[in-house]
Amino acid sequence: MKKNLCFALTLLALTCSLNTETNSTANAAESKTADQKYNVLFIISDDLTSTALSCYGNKVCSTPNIDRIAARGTRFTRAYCQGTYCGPSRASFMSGYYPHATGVLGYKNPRPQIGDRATWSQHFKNNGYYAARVSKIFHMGVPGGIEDGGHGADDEASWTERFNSGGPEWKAPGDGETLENNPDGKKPAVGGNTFVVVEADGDDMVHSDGKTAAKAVELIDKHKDEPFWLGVGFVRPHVPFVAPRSYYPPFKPYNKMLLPEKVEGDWDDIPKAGINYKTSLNMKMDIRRQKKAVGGYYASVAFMDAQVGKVLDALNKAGLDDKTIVIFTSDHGYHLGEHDFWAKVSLQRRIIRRPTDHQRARQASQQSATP
Ligand SMILES: [Ca+2]
Repeated sequence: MKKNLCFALTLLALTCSLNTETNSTANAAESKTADQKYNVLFIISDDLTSTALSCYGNKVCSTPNIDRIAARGTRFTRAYCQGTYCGPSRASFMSGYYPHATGVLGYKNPRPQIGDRATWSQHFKNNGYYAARVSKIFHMGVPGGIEDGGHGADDEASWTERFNSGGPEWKAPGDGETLENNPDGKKPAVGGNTFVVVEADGDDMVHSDGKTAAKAVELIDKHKDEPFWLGVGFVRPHVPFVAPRSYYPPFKPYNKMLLPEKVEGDWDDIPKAGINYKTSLNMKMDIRRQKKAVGGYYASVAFMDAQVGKVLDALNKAGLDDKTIVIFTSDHGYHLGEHDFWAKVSLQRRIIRRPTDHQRARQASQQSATP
């Protein structure tokens, strides 16, 4: 499989590879696998730029668990999303249709537009698979929807079962600071879809992603003897940047975080429409706050990566490594200060490109021997 296939083609290729296995009668070894139905473990992080992952070259933010998938499978370097924020991207990859076809340019599910056409997981469900999601696969509001613990813009027909993982988000006890629009530092750590860093008290299970990992571990063990399509949706590193304290030390003191180079007149050749909706300027973030935003984002990534590790360990413990196609991705990329832009939505490469690792079960052991 060529490494520069876009994500939509990745999904197509996965489907094809299953069909290929089913049809293959070329030799005895192939026929042995012909009847095998591979599980699909689809893990998605929210608002994750590939540049924050060590398997994509980050030297500060270590992501050993996502790196495990990359090392054993295919690491895509040109995987692009179909929408640069949650709703459109997720409705697109779950339905297989572009946002202009699903009609989802905001935060709803694609069902009204796609009619009775099966979504990705629904197709597996219709073919005898147990199909489940844990937390955010279709759109959910973060942090509000996670605080509520509801289904968000989910599509019920896509699942055999579905589980939500409520969490305190920015209300988690700990040391919090609002970085955005707080130049005099007088605002408390307040939530909403805004740049807040919380070094939280307690362990992983305080938070939505800790609960999501625990539920995924439980489901893998419970359904290990039947084919499954399991979607595991982590909400970090989406703002607010909240993680247990134990994930912060590598990024402190925050003033050691490096920012992208500041270029004088950087916006002079960017059309007004290309200036992102969040900038250092309109967020009123000085250099200290910008560096803390990067450190808080990295701590959230490290926390999310640790949850990925729990799910991968459960797969291994259940003896399913060789029977499962593992996919790790995000809904889109993220700005961390490039051109003094922050967050998502822009059409720059850092936003439309997203990390995608795909580990195909049968090839895993062969590929692990190759650096
Ligand atoms: Ca997102």
